[in-house]
Amino acid sequence: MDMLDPDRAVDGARRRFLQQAALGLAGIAAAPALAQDSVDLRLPGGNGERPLTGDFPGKTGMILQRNRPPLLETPMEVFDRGLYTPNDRFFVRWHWADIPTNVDVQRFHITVGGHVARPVAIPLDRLLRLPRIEYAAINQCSGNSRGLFQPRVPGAQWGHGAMGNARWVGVPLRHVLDLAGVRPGAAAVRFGGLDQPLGQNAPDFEKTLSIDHARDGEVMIAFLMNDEQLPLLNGFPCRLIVPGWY
Ligand SMILES: Nc1nc2c(c(=O)[nH]1)N[C@H]1C(S)=C(S)[C@@H](COP(=O)(O)O)O[C@H]1N2
Ligand SMILES: [Mo]
Repeated sequence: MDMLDPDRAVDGARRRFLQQAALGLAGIAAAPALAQDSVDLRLPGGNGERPLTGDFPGKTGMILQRNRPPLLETPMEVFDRGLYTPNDRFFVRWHWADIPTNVDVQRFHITVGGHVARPVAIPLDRLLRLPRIEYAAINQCSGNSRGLFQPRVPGAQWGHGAMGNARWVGVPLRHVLDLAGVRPGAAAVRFGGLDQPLGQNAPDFEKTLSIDHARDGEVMIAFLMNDEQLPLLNGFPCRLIVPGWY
C-alpha cells in the first residue's frame, strides 16, 4: 500500500488515475456527459440540492454528499435500469479522510494474526488461487435515507441512494482463516482496512464477527464485483462481504 499525503489528494486525483490506468486497474470509460449537473433530494426542511460529480476515480454521475472523506450517493434512476448497480454508480461511504488512493498490488497482503497457530500474510496471487464462491448481495448503509427523517438527525443527509446490489466473487473467509489455523478459544475476528484515522487518539475503523459466523463458508473476501475489479473507492483490491448482516 502506498499512501499519498491526504493534503495533496486533490491534485493527486489525476495522477493516481493515471497510475491506476497504467496498472490496468481502472477499466473506466470516459465519463459520459451528464444530462444534468445537480439533483434535489427533496429533503424535508430543504437544503436537498446536491451536485452530480464525475470527479472521483472509477465513478460517474454520483450525487456528491461530501468530498473528504468521500460520500457519494447513487441517483435513484440507476436502480430502475437493472438488477445490479453498475460499479461506476455504486455508492461510496468512508469514515476517515486518510483513504488508500492507490494500492501496490504486488505488495498487498491480507494478514491474519492473533490467536492462531501460524500468522500468515497472503498475497493477492495466492488469494486468487484459493477456492472461490459467487453470490449476489446488497450493500446498504445503515444511514440510508437519513436525510428524510423528521425531525432531522445528525449524520450524512442521504436520500435513498446509499445502497447497491452486486454480484460478488471471492474466497470464503473460512479458507483464509484456516491457512492461519484459528486456535481453540478464539472468540471473534476483527477486520481492518487500508484507511487510517487522521488524529492520533481517533480509533481505527474496525468491525468484528464471531468466529462461528466468520467461518460459516458464506462470508467472503471478494475480489470481483459485477465481474470486474472493485473500484478503488469500494475497497480495491478486496473487501469483506457478509450477507444478511446488519
Ligand atoms: N475500512 C472501512 N470499511 C468500511 C467503511 C469505512 O469507512 N472503512 N464504511 C462502512 C460503511 S458505514 C458502509 S455503508 C460500507 C460502504 O461501502 P461502499 O463505500 O463500498 O459502498 O462500507 C463499510 N466498510
Ligand atoms: Mo454505513
